[in-house]
Amino acid sequence: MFRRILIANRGEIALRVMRACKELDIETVAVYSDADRDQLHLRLADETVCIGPAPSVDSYLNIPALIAAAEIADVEAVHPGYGFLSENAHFVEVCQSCDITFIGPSAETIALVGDKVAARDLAKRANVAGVPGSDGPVETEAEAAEVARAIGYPVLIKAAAGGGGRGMRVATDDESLVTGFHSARAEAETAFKNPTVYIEKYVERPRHVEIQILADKHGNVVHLGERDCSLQRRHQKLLEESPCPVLDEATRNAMGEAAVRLAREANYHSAGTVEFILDQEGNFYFIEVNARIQVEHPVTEEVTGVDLIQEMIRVAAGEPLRIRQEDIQPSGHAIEFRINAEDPDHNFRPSPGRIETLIPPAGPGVRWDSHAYQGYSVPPHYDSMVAKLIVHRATRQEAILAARRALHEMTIEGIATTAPLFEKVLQHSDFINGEIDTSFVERYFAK
Ligand code: MV4
Repeated sequence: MFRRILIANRGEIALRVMRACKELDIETVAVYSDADRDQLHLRLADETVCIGPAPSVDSYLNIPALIAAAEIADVEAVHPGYGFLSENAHFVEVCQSCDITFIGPSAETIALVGDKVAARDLAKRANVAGVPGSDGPVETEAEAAEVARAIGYPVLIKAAAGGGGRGMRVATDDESLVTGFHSARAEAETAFKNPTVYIEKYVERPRHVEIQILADKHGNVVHLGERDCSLQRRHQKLLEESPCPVLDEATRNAMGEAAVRLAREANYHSAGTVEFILDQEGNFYFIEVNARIQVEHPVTEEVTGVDLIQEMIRVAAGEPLRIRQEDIQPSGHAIEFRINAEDPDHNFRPSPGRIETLIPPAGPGVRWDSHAYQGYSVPPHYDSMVAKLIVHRATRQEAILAARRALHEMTIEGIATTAPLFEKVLQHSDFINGEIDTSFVERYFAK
């Protein structure tokens, strides 16, 4: 096992990784930008290193600064958390060349699944259904028209280097196909320096269901069930739950097995997520792989009892997986709420600033993953998440009651947060009945 790890992140995930390291008796090195001198996890670290000024490009994305910190602090491994350098194949290669273990998948796997056209092909080889669409990239207007004719409108034009919803265009006829094709390419070129696009049948009002996987470096792969992440706004997830309220056992098993086949085909090791969309008829289609630990991992931890961060660290150190598929027996229902410093009454505008009062919720079935404390100032430079509230109860109905109770107990003063939105969501009959899709928030709570 590692003696010492550098945590290349900030906020709640840096604290979460720190907690896993402490329980594994691993020393920690925390890094911080000039804007983050008051981060909670710094107080718990064995060593702290400033890696640069506030802007992410100068600090948390600054590979030379991170590598210098890792060398000076003499760590054996780096945990990237999520975001920042977590899916940067080049960073993984640099770590490798410096003899530092990157706690995540290999550079090759990250590069492979980061190319969505290659990932579609990978799914096909693994006998996992993708959304009907183009065979590889679409290079010309004529080729786009040919694919659209074959699958029928509406279609979705997607960037090969995209993900998370950037560079996508819906086309409903030949005319919008031509304009969409060119604008998607232009946006992809600007955003990713890669204009390559591909086309899929557009699945209307899908649910977003993803499978958590865990794989070691010896060929063992397990899945830990699904998370339903349909409740989102503009591709930002707001609430995630497990199990998915509408999935039957046969579909759940088929999805889990598909994710494992795909992970094997990708030579995947570490924790990862295989994303699917579920159409109104209950058919599921692969859309992408997230080659990192995700924000919503605690939902899976609560229902499976597996500490995903600890397992990630163990498999990175070369240990074989300690759990087999039959050991994973999910129990109860978990829901996560992302408490962001955003004002839901004013189009979710950012609300950084000082937290004057903070009373976190607690009690039975309540987990609070947060780096926030009373007097902490949310800096304007990074993402706006200040806490994750996770409830875990025997049934979905009881989890909803616990969540209402916990949100009622919680007090955050000084900044606006997404908490009032969740109080409304938890009273909405569609949510209570589990009838949500990716347009729920825009439909009912657009301001
Ligand atoms: C889709 C889709 C409908 N049809 N693909 C959005 C981000 C990226 N991960 C894939 N996304 C979608 N792909 C086809 N063929 C709808 C979405 C989508 C979506 C997916 C997951 C979660 C939220 C979403 C919100 C809008 C659209």
